[in-house]
Amino acid sequence: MRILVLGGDGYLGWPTALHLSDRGHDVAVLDNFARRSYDDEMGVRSLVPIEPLQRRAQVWHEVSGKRIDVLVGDLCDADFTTDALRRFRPDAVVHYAEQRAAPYSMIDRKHAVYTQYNNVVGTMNVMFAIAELDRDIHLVKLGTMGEYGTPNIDIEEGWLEVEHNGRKDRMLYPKKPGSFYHLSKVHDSHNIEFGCRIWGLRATDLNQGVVYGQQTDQTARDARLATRFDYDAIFGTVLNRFVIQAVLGHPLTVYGTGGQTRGLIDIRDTVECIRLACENPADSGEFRVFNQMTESMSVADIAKTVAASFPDGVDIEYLDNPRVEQAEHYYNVVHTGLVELGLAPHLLSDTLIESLLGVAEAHKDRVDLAAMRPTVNWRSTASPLR
Ligand code: NAD
Ligand code: USQ
Repeated sequence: MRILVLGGDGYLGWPTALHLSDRGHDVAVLDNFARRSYDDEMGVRSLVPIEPLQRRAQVWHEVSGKRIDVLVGDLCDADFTTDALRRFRPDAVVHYAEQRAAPYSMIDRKHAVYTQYNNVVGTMNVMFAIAELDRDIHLVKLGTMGEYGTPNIDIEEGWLEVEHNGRKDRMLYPKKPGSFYHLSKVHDSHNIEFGCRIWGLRATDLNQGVVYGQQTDQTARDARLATRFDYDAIFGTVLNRFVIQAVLGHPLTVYGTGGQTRGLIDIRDTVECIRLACENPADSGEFRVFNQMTESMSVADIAKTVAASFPDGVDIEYLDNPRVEQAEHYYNVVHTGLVELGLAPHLLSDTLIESLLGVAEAHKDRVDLAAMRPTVNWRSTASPLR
């Protein structure tokens, strides 16, 4: 298949492009390097050094003999987006290209508005390009488990059978997201479902949990193929942060009681889920939703699991929660769709932490400890960046 990976310079987009290329697909990546500019804005950098995108593609060609085309531009530029799809003529578009950090979206008005504009407008431009050029192109869109929030009922895969006053309907599952970023994904989901209804688009919305890990079979082949690995309090995600904190001897920063539970997924499963979704497309007019996570764990249990890998012990610090989220709640998620397509999950207990520890140990001299503490407070309309 011809597959265009939007956001192909990012933490997940780059390893996904390699995985798809390795499996024999014709792959192109598109990016505007916004993620690299957030690093400059905040004065942080990936723990693991990363090569420029064009260089990465060149190294992949040297290592595998396969080519990945690189397209540089902004999805918020509608002409560029339409032209990119017209030139590459994809069978599937994998859409990762959004501002993806909840804390970044909660810094202040400017960052909240930027996040929603970038994410919602970029996605609409992709939808219009597909509707104008070829409605058979399968849109594989990254959503997030955080769209649902933490409702006191089971979380289904995107849709809910509702009975009300004796009548029944199948409705989009109700959403209760926890940041302006997570809200942008809800808006995307509604826009895409509408596109499926009015234009007959075929789309898969992948509500992904928190990703952990840094290496895939392909990135491990050459250090210059490495993907980014973030530890700072704005872009670092919880498990990755805890592993790096433990290696540095820094206390693990649990927000609140740590009773909040989240869905998790190994980066190796992320790239495989995308392959499965692309190779088994949604039907024409179908808005298909999968919950892309493999296990649930409370933040306190994630901290204990990481700490257990350190025989000399690791301190766990319970900080006042800078976010507004439920401390204790019900959490039961249906996530069978991708398993039915063939996903064989890696679970956290399957030694991942050991491989992550090696990566963190090798690059710990690059850490700026000042970036570790949370500064963005959900209750404030203007938080400092650092
Ligand atoms: P990332 O920030 O590393 O990658 C996103 C890429 O998109 C970046 O390279 C960025 O430069 C690019 N981009 C952003 N806006 C763009 C635009 N307007 N035009 C062109 N390129 C643009 O993020 P990631 O961690 O790889 O996440 C990828 C996707 O997966 C996001 O949509 C995110 O919401 C979703 N997701 C991530 C996680 C996670 O734990 N990392 C979990 C669930 C869902
Ligand atoms: N947390 C801590 N300590 C930390 C960092 C986080 O206790 O040092 C807690 C947070 O309060 C939250 C949980 O860990 O309860 C997850 O936080 P996170 O920063 O790992 O994840 P989140 O902000 O939800 O965002 C990340 C990605 C985002 C993706 C989302 C998937 O950045 O792109 O959409 O995970 S999900 O959480 O399922 O919505």
